[in-house]
Amino acid sequence: MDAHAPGKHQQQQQTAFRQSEKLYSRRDKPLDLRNIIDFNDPDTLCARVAGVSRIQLTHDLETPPSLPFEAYRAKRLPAYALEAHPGLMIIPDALTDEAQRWLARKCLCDCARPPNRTNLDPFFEMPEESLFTLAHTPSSQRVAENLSEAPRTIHSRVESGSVQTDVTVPRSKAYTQAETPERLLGHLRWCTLGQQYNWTTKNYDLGTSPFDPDLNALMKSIALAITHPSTAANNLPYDANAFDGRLFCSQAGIVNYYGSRTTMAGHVDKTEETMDAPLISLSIGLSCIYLVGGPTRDTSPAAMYLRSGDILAMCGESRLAFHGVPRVFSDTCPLYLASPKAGVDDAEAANYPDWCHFGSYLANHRINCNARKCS
Ligand SMILES: O=C(O)CCC(=O)C(=O)O
Repeated sequence: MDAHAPGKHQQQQQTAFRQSEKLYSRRDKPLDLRNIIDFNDPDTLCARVAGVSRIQLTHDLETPPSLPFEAYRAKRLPAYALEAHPGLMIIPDALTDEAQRWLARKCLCDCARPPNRTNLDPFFEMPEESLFTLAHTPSSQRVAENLSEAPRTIHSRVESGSVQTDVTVPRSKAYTQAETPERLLGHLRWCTLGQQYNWTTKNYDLGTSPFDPDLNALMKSIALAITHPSTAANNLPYDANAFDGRLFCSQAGIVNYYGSRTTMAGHVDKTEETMDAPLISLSIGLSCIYLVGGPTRDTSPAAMYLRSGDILAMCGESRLAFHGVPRVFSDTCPLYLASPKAGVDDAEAANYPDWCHFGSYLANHRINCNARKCS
């Protein structure tokens, strides 16, 4: 008998959410994809066996005036709700190629730098520039400060390998270890936006960075569009989002960077004082499986694909639902992002001179950018 295999008792004790996480994260067997909701597949959606309902946006997805491109593929895109998970809303493939490129650049170059915090801050003296920018700036073009070191290195404040759950205070200054931006970029997992979240105290008590105004405008335009969608056609017994989007503003957010083997364990985002406003979440790069359950881990979660360009909103009851990402799929990044030539042939080519670097990153990563109203 395999000493590490869970016994029958242990299996029974595993919550429904944990069982799904294990099912979809295992790599020793081919995945059973049959129960995953696929918003690209009309057959799954029409069958209604999965409890998916099409809902109607009653407001347009309007590109914020500050953005010099169309952000949405259309103003009234199909949106979906899950009957068993009231308040969860998905607008698949909503962001234009251009908006996705813009968002990738925003998340990699503008968001992941001070004063926003990253998972690496407790361990490294982080530079002013983002790791992505530094990693892809030819040394001859790096600012004078950086020219003295070749290759540029970033110094660790703690022994590498001693990553603790207490991420707020460096435990020791005894060790220094130099790392290059290129190597550290591979370890970038998240950065926090606006009110800085403290994973140790589970509070927003690490100060506030300005929330990027264009990113806020994009999030707000989504909040406006998803206000009171029409569910009448499906007789859904609830309002999928009763929050008036005019009152939305992004006060905090997280950008998550996933490699193809990164997962995010099930959790609830419940630090915000107000849970009335939707949590708005955008995906770019590789596809993933997203699980959404209920108020405890005992609710069996629904599994769905999230793909590049999808908008997901957790509104109403689902704002307090367990959710997580047990699986990211390699080789699923759309060509308009992954190809080094992406952006070269379209009208906006001039905005993407170095797209090859973004393309190689996105070909192997998923980026999730989410925003919340906290009070
Ligand atoms: O990556 C995702 O889609 C989910 C992210 C998430 O759950 C979080 O940041 O709290």
